Formats: sequence, C-alpha cells, structure tokens
Amino acid sequence: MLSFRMRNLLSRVKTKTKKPIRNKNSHKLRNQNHISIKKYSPFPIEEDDTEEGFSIKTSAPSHTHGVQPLGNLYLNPGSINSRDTGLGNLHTLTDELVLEILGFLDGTNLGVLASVSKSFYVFTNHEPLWRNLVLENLFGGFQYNGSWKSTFVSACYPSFDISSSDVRSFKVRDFYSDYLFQSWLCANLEMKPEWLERDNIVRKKGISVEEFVVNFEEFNKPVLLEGCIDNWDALRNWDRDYLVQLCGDDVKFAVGPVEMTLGDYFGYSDQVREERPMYLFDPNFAEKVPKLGSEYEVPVYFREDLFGVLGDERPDYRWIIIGPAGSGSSFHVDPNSTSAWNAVIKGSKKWVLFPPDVIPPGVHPSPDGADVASPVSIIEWFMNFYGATKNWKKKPIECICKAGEVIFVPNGWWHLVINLEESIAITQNYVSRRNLVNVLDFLKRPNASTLVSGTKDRVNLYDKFKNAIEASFPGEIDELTQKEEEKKIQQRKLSFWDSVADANVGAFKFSF
Ligand SMILES: O=C(O)CCC(=O)C(=O)O
Repeated sequence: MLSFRMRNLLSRVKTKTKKPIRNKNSHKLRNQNHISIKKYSPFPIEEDDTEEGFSIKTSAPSHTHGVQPLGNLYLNPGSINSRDTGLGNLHTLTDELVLEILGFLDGTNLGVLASVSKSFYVFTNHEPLWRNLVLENLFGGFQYNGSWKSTFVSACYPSFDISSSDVRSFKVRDFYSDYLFQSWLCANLEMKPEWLERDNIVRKKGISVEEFVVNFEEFNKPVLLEGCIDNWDALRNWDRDYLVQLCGDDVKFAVGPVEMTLGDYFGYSDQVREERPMYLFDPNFAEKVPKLGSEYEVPVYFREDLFGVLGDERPDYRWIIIGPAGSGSSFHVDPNSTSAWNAVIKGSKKWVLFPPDVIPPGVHPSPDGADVASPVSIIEWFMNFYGATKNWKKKPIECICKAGEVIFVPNGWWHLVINLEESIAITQNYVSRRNLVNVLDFLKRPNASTLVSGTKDRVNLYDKFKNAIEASFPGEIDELTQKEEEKKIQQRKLSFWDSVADANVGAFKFSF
C-alpha cells in the first residue's frame, strides 16, 4: 500500500462557508512512510495497471512526467533516484518541503528552475504550484487551458508559444516519489465498485411531516426522502446551458478561494483532472440571481427554520453546489450544530455518514473542535480508510443520492460526499424546535469566536438568537430545555436497565 497523506484543514470543522484552504498549502501532506511495494510502469498506464484492484481512468492525462512510486526503486536493482541526484544539497529535504519552498517562487523563477535538472523539472511542474499561481494572480478571471501551468503561461505571457518545449511535458526516467505519484494516482482513480455498494439508509416516499419528525428528526437519524421536490422548476430546468444563460457573464459565484462566472467554471470543470477539483459552493446565489431562488422551495419537512427570526443577520444558510465527478466535501460536521437537507437536481452523490459519537477513521478533530486533520482528498480517504469501516461495530450510513432525491443530515453527524458525475444541488441548514436547545448550547460555548461560522458577529450570535426567539416565542426555550432534561433522565434510566438486562433473552444478567 502507498503511504497515506494528511492535511490540516484550516477551514473550521463547522464551516460551510468553504473558506479557502490556504493556497500555498494546498499540496501539503504528511508521508507516514516511503515504502510502496507494487511495481508500476510509469507509461503508458493501461486500465488494468492497478494497485489492489484500483483502476485508473481511461482518460488519465500523460503529464505525470514518469514519476514512479518509491517502492519501484527497490525493485529496480542498480537504479538511482534522479529525484535525489538532481536536487543537489536539497535532496535531504522531504518532497513536501521542497514543494513548500518552490511555492514561494513566481512563475518566471519556476520556469527557470525547471531547466536546472530533471529533478527540478519534475518538481517545478507539480500542478498545484501553478494552480496556486493562477488563483493568487488571476483570481477567478482565467480560462482554464488544459493544465494549470498552461493556464498561467497563456494568461501571463500571451506572446509565449505554449506548444513550445518549455510548456510541453517530458517524461523523466528513474524519478521515484510517493508524494508526487500519489497525487497523480488520486486524481486519476476510478471509484471502486465496492466503495459504492453499501446502501443502508432508510428511504421514504410520501411520508407526513409528523412521521418525519417523530421517526427521524426526533431521533436525529438520517433519511433519504424521495419524491418531495418533484414540483421544483429547478428539477425540470436546471442544466448547465440553462444556468449559463440565466446567470450570464457578469454574475460570479464562489469557487474555493476565488469567484468565477458559470461559463468559466464549466470550462475548468470539463477539462480538469485533479485530486481535489475546485467546487462551486455559493451562499449568495439567490441574492445574485433571484430566479435561482424562485425555482425551488424548501421541502415540506424543513419549513420550521428558527434562525429565520434573525432576518438578515442569520448565518449563511443556503448554498448552490456545482461540481464535476470527483469533486465533493471531505468529512465535516455542519456549522453551528444545525441540521441540513441536500437536494440533488442533476447528477448523483455518494454519501458516507457517521453519528456524532463516532469519529470517522482517518479523521482527527482538535480537542476544541475548531480544526480537523484528515486525508488530503476524498479519494485518499476511500483508498486508505474506507476498508476499516467494514468491521466497525457502528457502520456508517451510506447511500447514493440521485437527481430528485433529498437527504436529511441530522445535526452533529460527520459526513463526506463525492460527486459520481457532474452534479448540481441545493442545500440548506436550519434550526427547528428539535435542535433549538442544542444550537443555543453550541453558540454559547466559551470558544464560540472560533467555532461559530457563517456570520461576522460570532460572539454575539448567542444573545441575538436567544433574545429574538424569546421575543417571537415567549417561554419556548424554557419549555424545550425542560423537555430535553426529561429526555436525558429517561435515556439514563433506559441505559441502566440495558446494562442489567440481557436483551437477547429478556432476562436479568447477574455477575459474581
Ligand atoms: O458536497 C455536497 O453536496 C455536500 C455538502 C455538504 O456536506 C454540506 O453542505 O454540509
């Protein structure tokens, strides 16, 4: 198995604002070891060139420069690693450190350094370096041009012939690096069928609001709701042509750290093949293009939305989400302890959800809950951690949510989502009476200034929300708090009887 890589999300666990992961660090990872034992032939990559049954996408691009996993070095007696010979004294640095240093250079200097040695050629062509340069220098105003390097060069040096040898990619012999190889592998892996097989979510069609509340919301359990957005114009109208025409060339949407027109975004997402494709995730879409807001309505189950009492001061709560196959959201818990619904309008999404008391394998939240370290990409999580869930006592809830379906994501649940094809979705986060007390508790935590998200006024949100609820629904908070207390006492009693009764035979257990 290849070593796995982790990243520290600088975005908060609880943020849905999709704060940019700091550009300079977008290639950051931590290699745990450097042994990989499978033999890879660098090129051409055939479909059956797989590791442990992984298959490579047939359209995998040929700009890996021939990088091989480090394990191959040990299988090629007499071979030298041109990674080391070409780096001079820098060869003692880890790959991530070399890339970190190269991240301080501008495009011209990267280009010059590429001609120093085969090793520098490979490192300086690492696509995330050029992606950072594009995003930092051109913001959202670029037309993606086959690769990040070509995009940068054609935008910043228009007279430069991008078909020339400096931009074309060469293959280098005897360059071994797990770091660089894994980055390419994760960008080009097909999802394995066994990652998509488990479908254990409860599906419901046509249930009443009361059934939803009593059976799912009260128990904080996910459910997939079918048929409840059949009346949406969005479901009939929204495809990329309609949206591009509706939104025109002036409206820009949030895409990671930049803003892009839909046309430019689709231009990028059509061509790109990268480990973590940029995701369009915009909380202000309905203000920017009111027709988008009028072509869907909140499904009947989620109409009680108590954050509404805050009017314009409510934290961000709704997003349009667009992304190509392979894009998605890595493990997180939703902001401000809210629950959410997510409706797929086009495409399909694979969901993996863990209940609040189970931290997903490979995910390491900080003790204060403000940050989370997790594998570099969603695909890396599947490669290295999904298998561990097979034998877990508390298996995750999983499903594929297709166009026309809506998933209920209860508060506190960890979830990961990967788009299986180009997808368009709407999601909203909300507070109902079932989680009002819980949200208020969250907002008044001592480190609210780091935990609360989606609003500028993080510290005062608790007071504002509590006062607004008291004004609109006098006595409601006290009543719900009391109910919560009674529920907790009931649960404690139940767990006492569980501990002394043998559930299998309905009898008491005695131990001596
Ligand atoms: O990528 C997606 O559609 C899921 C979004 C999500 O997890 C969220 O909004 O919390």
